[in-house]
Amino acid sequence: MTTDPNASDERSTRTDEHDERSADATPDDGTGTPADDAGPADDEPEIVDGRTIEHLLTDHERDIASTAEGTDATAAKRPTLDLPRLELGRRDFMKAGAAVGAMSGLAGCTSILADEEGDDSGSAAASGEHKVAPGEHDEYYGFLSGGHTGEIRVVGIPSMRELMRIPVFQAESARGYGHDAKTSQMLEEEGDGHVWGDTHHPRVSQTDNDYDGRWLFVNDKANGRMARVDLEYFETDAITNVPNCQGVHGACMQLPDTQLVFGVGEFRVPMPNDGRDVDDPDEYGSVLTAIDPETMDIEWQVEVDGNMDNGDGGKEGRWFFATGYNSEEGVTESEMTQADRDYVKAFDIPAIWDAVENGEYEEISGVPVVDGTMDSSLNEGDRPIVRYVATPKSPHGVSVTPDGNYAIASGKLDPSCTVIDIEAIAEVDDPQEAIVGQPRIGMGPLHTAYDGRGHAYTTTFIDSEVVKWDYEAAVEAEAGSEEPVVDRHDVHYNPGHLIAAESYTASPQGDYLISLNKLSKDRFLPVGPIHPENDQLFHIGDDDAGLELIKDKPSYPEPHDASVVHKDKIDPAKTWDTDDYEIDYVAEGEESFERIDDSTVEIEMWARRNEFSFPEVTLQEGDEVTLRISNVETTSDVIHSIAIPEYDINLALAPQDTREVTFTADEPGVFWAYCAYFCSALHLEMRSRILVEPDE
Ligand code: CUK
Ligand code: CUA
Repeated sequence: MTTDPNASDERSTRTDEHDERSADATPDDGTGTPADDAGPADDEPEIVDGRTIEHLLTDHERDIASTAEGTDATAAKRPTLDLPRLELGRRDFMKAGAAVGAMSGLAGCTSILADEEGDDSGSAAASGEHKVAPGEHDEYYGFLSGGHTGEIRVVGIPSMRELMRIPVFQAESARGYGHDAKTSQMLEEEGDGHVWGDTHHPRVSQTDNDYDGRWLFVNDKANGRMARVDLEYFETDAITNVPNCQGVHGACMQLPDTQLVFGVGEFRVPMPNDGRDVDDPDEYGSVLTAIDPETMDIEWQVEVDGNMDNGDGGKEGRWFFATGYNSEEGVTESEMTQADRDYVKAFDIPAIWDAVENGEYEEISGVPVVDGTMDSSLNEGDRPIVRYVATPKSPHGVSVTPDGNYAIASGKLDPSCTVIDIEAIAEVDDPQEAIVGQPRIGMGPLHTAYDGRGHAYTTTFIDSEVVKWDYEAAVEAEAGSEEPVVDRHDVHYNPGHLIAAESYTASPQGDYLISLNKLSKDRFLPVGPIHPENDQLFHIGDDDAGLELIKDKPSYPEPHDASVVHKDKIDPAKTWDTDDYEIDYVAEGEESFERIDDSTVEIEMWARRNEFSFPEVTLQEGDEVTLRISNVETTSDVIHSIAIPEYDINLALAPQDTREVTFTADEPGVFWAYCAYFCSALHLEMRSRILVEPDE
């Protein structure tokens, strides 16, 4: 902990510097950006104190991390609020970054700053108003991505109780996912043999811009896939492997009716990535992928310049927005961060469909790829398929306001958010003219959510805050103004996404918000060097009371985004409907053991409390065995499984479910199959003896 007695002097010095710089900033950044955006001069040094700005950024994050102690620590950064309005541009970013770094030296001085904002732990909110008593149900389902666990977590809100996990890109034994024929085949065929994934953006399907409770879609950033989760059974039912890209990062939909699911390509790679152009980065490309939600087939891709990152769909079905970084198309960090501007790309979906239907595409890896790069002929004329809106460098999150009027991109390496007028996109000659607001939010703005009352809530990764602001006020205000900010609250610590209840629909509920914080540091009992993350729940329903912190929830690494859906919009099944799967149910009395030939056996069996239909099964060494098994229970929540450890099998069986698996009985011996779900008083006795007789 360091206390710098000169810190406040430093602050006033820096403030003066900002005043000077704002006055003489040269409005020429070489990207055709309007002068009132006041980018820095071309000759502006890219190195400060011998370091690139990204290194400075890293240092500040570390400073904040190492000095933060207790709940008030990040309040130490609040003096940056007192800085005068900053013009937007790299130079200002660097200076502002330096200010934050210096301020972090104050982090130990909680006595100076702690009173600025009360401790929430004694508030009415924390003392029970938002409690969900034992036996009571939550108001909302929260679907959180699991990051590089490859799964989805289902959390009740406001209790923050974890209700279920849905494996998506990884085999998982408790749910038998990746153990039965159907799910293991899906993982193998659509996974190129990969055994993990990296889920970031879970989005629930919508009809008429509201959740319809049918599906949840989620990306795989690791291996370039999109998955669909059936929200009747809370189970992954389809995965699509996306060619011509490495990672699928942003995942979102064409609205209002989920006509398409979009995967936003991130890492640039040769297309196809088959060994050509390996060391020729100019030939690498990045694609937006459109997927049919019903069939999960890929309809088309659009190649663009630069990397993409996150995405969101307009409410009216025409526009889709993706942020991006690396407009430089570099392959190293320093190459990727040279330019002062990157782009929000606005995809004109009907215009892309026209191009596809007119045959204006190249087929690559079996997919029609439309050229949406800046120089493409499809971007000439009065209906370009992709409009490139230059924003301050490396915008990260983008989300469309509930009224459908604006797409708001969060600056990441710039302290502003950029408000883009969606209607104007189609009308203006220069896409820059569609930028109608650029409020100063704080350091490291990453993602923005909405309450349906005209407020945007943006996370600031470096400042560790959730910042509440009025987006219409931001349209009225000058670029760089802090005036639209109406409230801010510390989070603990370094938030990525945040999500408000039903924020992605046209009518957010406006009561709860979760900040998904990447670091938890000192908030929980220590559990070794890998810390949990911290998902913090806020009540945002009372604009007078401001942001009320209700609870901290430790979170296994690592949720990125979430969708929060009212409980009335999800209708989960209690038991399986046998019409909802393709294989045949095995009723009591229909069990069979059939030897097809010398080395092929088919077993159809059932499970119920406390037995399998066969107390024993005799096989010959080398038999290829196909086993189909139904749980014949009709009572909800009576779950069985059939675990055959020798063959690495554990099929979970919900009531009325049927699963199938094929294995080779390649070792002679006695192997007990057992039920792994504790189902009854005689659960331990629920077993079947598998005798594998040695080959003579
Ligand atoms: S990303 Cu992780 S914090 Cu993949 Cu939406 Cu921004
Ligand atoms: Cu069935 Cu335990």
